[in-house]
Amino acid sequence: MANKVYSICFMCTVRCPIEVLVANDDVVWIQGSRHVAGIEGALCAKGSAGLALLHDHERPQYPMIRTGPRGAGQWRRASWEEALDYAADKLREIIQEHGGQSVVFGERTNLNTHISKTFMKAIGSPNHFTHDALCKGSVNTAFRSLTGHADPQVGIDYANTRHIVMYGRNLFEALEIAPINNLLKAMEKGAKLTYIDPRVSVTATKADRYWMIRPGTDLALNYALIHTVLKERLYDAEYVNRWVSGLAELQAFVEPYTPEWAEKETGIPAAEIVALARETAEVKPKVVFHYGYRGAHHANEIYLRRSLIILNALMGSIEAQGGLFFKKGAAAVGRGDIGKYVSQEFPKISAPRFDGSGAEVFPIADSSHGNPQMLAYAIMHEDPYPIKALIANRFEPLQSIPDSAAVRRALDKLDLIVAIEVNYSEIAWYADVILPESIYLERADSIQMVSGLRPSLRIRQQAVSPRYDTKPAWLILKEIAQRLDLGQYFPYETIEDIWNFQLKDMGVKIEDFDAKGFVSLTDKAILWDRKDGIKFKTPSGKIELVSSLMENAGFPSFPEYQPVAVPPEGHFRMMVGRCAAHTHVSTQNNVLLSELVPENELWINPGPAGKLGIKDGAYVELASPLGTNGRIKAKVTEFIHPEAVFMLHGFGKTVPVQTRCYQKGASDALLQENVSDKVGGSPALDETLVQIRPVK
Ligand SMILES: Nc1nc2c(c(=O)[nH]1)N[C@H]1C(S)=C(S)[C@@H](COP(=O)(O)OP(=O)(O)OC[C@H]3O[C@@H](n4cnc5c(=O)[nH]c(N)nc54)[C@H](O)[C@@H]3O)O[C@H]1N2
Ligand SMILES: Nc1nc2c(c(=O)[nH]1)N[C@H]1C(S)=C(S)[C@@H](COP(=O)(O)OP(=O)(O)OC[C@H]3O[C@@H](n4cnc5c(=O)[nH]c(N)nc54)[C@H](O)[C@@H]3O)O[C@H]1N2
Ligand code: SF4
Ligand SMILES: [Mo]
Repeated sequence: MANKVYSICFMCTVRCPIEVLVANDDVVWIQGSRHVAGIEGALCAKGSAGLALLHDHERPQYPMIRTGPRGAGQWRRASWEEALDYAADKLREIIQEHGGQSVVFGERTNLNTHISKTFMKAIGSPNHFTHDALCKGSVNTAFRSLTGHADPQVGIDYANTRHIVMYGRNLFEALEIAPINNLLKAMEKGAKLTYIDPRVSVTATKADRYWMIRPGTDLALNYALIHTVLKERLYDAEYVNRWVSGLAELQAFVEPYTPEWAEKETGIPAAEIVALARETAEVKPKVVFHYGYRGAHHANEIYLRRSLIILNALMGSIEAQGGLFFKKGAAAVGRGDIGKYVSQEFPKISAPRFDGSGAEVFPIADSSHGNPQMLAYAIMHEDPYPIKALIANRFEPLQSIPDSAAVRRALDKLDLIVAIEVNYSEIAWYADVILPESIYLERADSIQMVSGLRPSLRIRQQAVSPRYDTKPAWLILKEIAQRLDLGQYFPYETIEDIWNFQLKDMGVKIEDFDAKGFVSLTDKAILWDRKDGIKFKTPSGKIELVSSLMENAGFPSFPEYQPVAVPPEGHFRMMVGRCAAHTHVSTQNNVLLSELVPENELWINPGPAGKLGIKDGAYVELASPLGTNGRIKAKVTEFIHPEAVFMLHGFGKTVPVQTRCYQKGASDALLQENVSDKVGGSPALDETLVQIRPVK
């Protein structure tokens, strides 16, 4: 008889609740939780392929210590004692000689981030960073500049919306299951989807209206939409009068940005722009201008993301049913907060961050996440001080930071690279010691606080015992800390100790998760009162169109629009993105997923392809200002704007023991220049121009 274990998927970061059927200590089936609205049993292809990851012999199976040059693939098997001693001894030496700040720790935000941050505070380093800036850092800053809340505190009420407008938010491929199901249900009831992208993605094929915009010009479109909304008084006047400041300044600013002006810049007919403004206004406030998930496209990203949030503000859709809402946590239902080890008292850290986050380089970026795109610079220039060690936990600096050749060169200078990994990633292969983590089906993690309209708690429980000699990261970090005489900050032995600590002020017990794998903290959706109760966290308590956060840092709220130049003949803007079958850089070697999408292809329009003599299905070579990097199969298609090419992120891998994806496709990170939106904080991942030539 199979046993059912409630857990949380981790084949990507969306964290769908799952039911895992287990027999004889093996997983026989995984499906989405049937108890959670929007999920109702569903799982995506990647979630199903968790089984293949579990049984994969091409993943690290025991701790390993490097014996040859970095990246040469010469290793010896080590016991956990030996590997942890190795990491701890090196860290101790480095900290003694250079101070705690010379250690940096990068991770994709995860359920145990409070423990990783505890580790860094304990060793006296301010340098914990997450993937956030590389993903949606500019969206984060845009939200803070207007509402005082960061983007993780904001959600979208897909189920009740009447019109959603998405700008390259390719939801049906770069997917999240519950939002997709909720949106599809809303569309069955008549909700409209407008989709804007220089490329016909799967989401475009589901839309009621699709615009193939000129790449990089969405901001011009939005200024024209705002112009129309204000000129025709299409906005929600009652909401705007109560909650929005700076309307007169906005009106004066958008005056010259007419739909006719935007038509020339974007390629979208003026009459259609006006029609969209009117159509969305008809269903306000149940309208969403999607602010984007990956907000790392262009160097003026902050202004695009602000313009999207401003459109929502004008429609009165911030804190509205069918619009955007602020996520409510435990406090909103009168409960104590979830316990975090990082809230303990630590010795004071006086060193500044290594990456200029929240300081001189990125004055208003979110320094609780940092700016990883500064890693190579900081190491090479020892600015502001020498960096000697990197701990990479569930983060891949060699594929996820632009100009990855520069990152690799910089990493060479380090005295220690530790990889806590489940795959032979590029960074694991380049590390000095690999500490293999048990995969999500083999381990339990900290409880998840799911803030939202109806806050709840979810749990990742261990489904089966580890297939190999691996451990969970929360234990690995504690065991390194103990060796550094810092064990007092990790007052737990088992996952139950962690759970009990997390739950102690919440009035919830571990047994409460038994029935469904989650604990609902309320069954009523909590929306604040639109007349008087919306808690904006700006100094004025309003949505600040003229942002005090930005203006105080010397950044204008409304700088003049800079036209986007047409790329010179033979050059293309390189756009990158995701597909439904892969997670970023993690799954390309998965037995099942590598069969679905084995390599990436370069989408190119037939017009320019013909001029360059590029044939569909033939291989081409790519060059950016960083050099000639990579070979990729051409996909010649009308479905992309002639100024751009497109490729999937995550390919072009160089680790030979990942036999299924070794050297398949090209790496976007090798071609992308490291250019950032200095205001918002994100690197501009779609800004680089590339040249293409057929491979002889
Ligand atoms: N060039 C380029 N860079 C990008 C992007 C891009 O499109 N192009 N996209 C950006 C975006 S939106 C994001 S969110 C980031 C994502 O950047 P990353 O977080 O670096 O990417 P992921 O693929 O999510 O995971 C990183 C590593 O985690 C490992 N891993 C997976 N599961 C586990 C686990 O359970 N435990 C441990 N210890 N490790 C695990 C994987 O093997 C992988 O090597 O990249 C950003 N950077
Ligand atoms: N299957 C799968 N789903 C995922 C993930 C995953 O790795 N795999 N990752 C998750 C994460 S961390 C993130 S951040 C999200 C990302 O979610 P999205 O941001 O929706 O995903 P991307 O694939 O990066 O899509 C970028 C799209 O922007 C378009 N684009 C490029 N330039 C422009 C432009 O100038 N204007 C407009 N309007 N569009 C442009 C590209 O053609 C592409 O279709 O996906 C999440 N969901
Ligand atoms: S979207 Fe797919 S891979 Fe991501 S958590 Fe959900 S089921 Fe897992
Ligand atoms: Mo992301």
